[in-house]
Order: sequence, then C-alpha cells, then structure tokens
Amino acid sequence: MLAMGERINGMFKEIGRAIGEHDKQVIQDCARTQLEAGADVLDVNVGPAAADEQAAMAWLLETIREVTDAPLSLDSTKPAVIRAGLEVCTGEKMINSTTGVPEKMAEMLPLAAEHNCPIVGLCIDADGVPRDAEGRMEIALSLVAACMEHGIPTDHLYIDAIILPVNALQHVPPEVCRAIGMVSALADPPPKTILGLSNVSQGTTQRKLLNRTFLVMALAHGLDAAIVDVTDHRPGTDGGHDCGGGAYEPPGVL
Ligand code: THG
Repeated sequence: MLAMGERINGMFKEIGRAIGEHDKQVIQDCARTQLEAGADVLDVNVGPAAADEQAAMAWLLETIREVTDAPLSLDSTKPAVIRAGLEVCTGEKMINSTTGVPEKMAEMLPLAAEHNCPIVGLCIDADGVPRDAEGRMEIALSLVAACMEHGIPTDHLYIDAIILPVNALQHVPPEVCRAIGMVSALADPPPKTILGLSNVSQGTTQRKLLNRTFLVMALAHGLDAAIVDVTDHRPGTDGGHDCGGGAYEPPGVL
C-alpha cells in the first residue's frame, strides 16, 4: 500500500497556525516525522482558513522541499491552488483531486496531462456522493473516459470511492469496499484506488480502532493507497512509537 501522510493539513490547529505565521520549523518537523514513520507520499492541504490559498500552497511546498525530495500530493478542490502548487513544486508530485463534474475535470485533467503526474478522481458528481457502489462506478467510468481523452494513462488515475463518517452513515463502508473491488474492471491497465481513511472515524471515540479495522477491510478489497495518520503504529508490534492510542482495550459492552 502507498501510505500518504495526512498531517500537513491546515485543518489541524498547529498546522493552520504555522501556515498563518510562516513557521517553517513546524511544517518541516511534521514532514520529517511522517517520513520517519513510513510515509511514501506527503499530502499537502492548506486547509479552510488560509487567507490566500494559492500563496499558502506555494509556501508550504517550498518549505517542505527544503527538507525532502519525497513525492508530494497537492490537495485542493480549487484548480488555481493546484496550478500555483504545480508551478513551484519540483520533484515527484500528484494532484488531489478532481471530481467527476465535467467543468472540474476540464480544469484539472489538463494540469495532470501537462505535468505528467498522477491525479485522484473523487466519486462525486453534481449530486454529491452516490449511495451505493454502482453509483460510484458510474462516476469512476466518466473519470476514466475523461483521462483517456486527455491522454492521461489510466493507471495515473487514483479512484477515491469516498468514505464518510461511519457513526452517521453505517451503510457506506460496505459500499466503498464493493466499489474498490469493481475498479479493476474499468480499464486496462486498471486505475488505482485510494481513500482518505480518517474520514471514517470522524466524530467517534475509537478513532484508531475504526481506522485500522476499516483499512484492513479496504485492503482486502484491493485498496492501493490511503491518506492516513502514518504515526499510528500499534505499540510493541513494529518498533514504532506509541502516539497516544495505547494498546487496544475492548470497550466494556459485553
Ligand atoms: N480523499 C482525498 N483527499 C482527502 C480526503 C479524502 N484529503 C483530506 C482528507 N480527506 C484526508 N485527510 C484528513 C486529515 C485529517 C482528518 C481526516 C482526514 C481528521 N482530522 C481531525 C478531525 O477532523 O477530527 C482534526 C483534528 C484536529 O483538529 O486536530 O480526522 O477523503 N482524496
């Protein structure tokens, strides 16, 4: 599995503050910590609060590039922010993301083609996230067709079936797993699959347990890549550090 570190995201208070104050140390430490923990790629998202998102994205990428050549995932829904990032980011990179909305694809896919870089395609259209796996596949198929039209190799496309918080939406995880299993039939070579794993546990009390459990389920269905908390090493099993979760204690429900 390709592990993408989720932590350089302005949605986290400390990162949002560092972006606002141009505090390079916090960002560079965060990059190093995730790479030491095993990240293959670092996801980079300026978050909702940045005053000038294009400038913030450019500053973040340049700041990270001072300490690592690792592949970076430019994470924004806005083509102008992705464009600003692509202009300054040397080395390996990918675009996260486009949706299946035609106007969005028309802006994002040429950027992936021009920079010859992989791109994430979200299973979202004008109506939002579909209810079931079949709805997700309809959007995935239009993403595949649009990539072909733009000369983007089908295995440069990472299909994101969109996992949502399981506390409110318990029907979603099995549909997402089913969708992941269907992606390999969409093209030859098949598109890859990716998830923003931590979405599944938002608003819950057993976040790490839910993240780990759902990750294994998705991997069993063929998941190729995940945006994850790469520092979530189970203590005592892999030499990694305990980042606060501790050993799993079953909740006292039985
Ligand atoms: N798919 C793709 N890209 C994505 C997502 C996705 N990028 C963003 C996001 N989803 C993946 N990254 C995160 C990062 C953090 C969290 C969830 C997903 C998270 N944050 C804490 C929370 O919301 O509770 C913030 C806690 C804090 O403020 O400290 O869970 O799905 N392609």
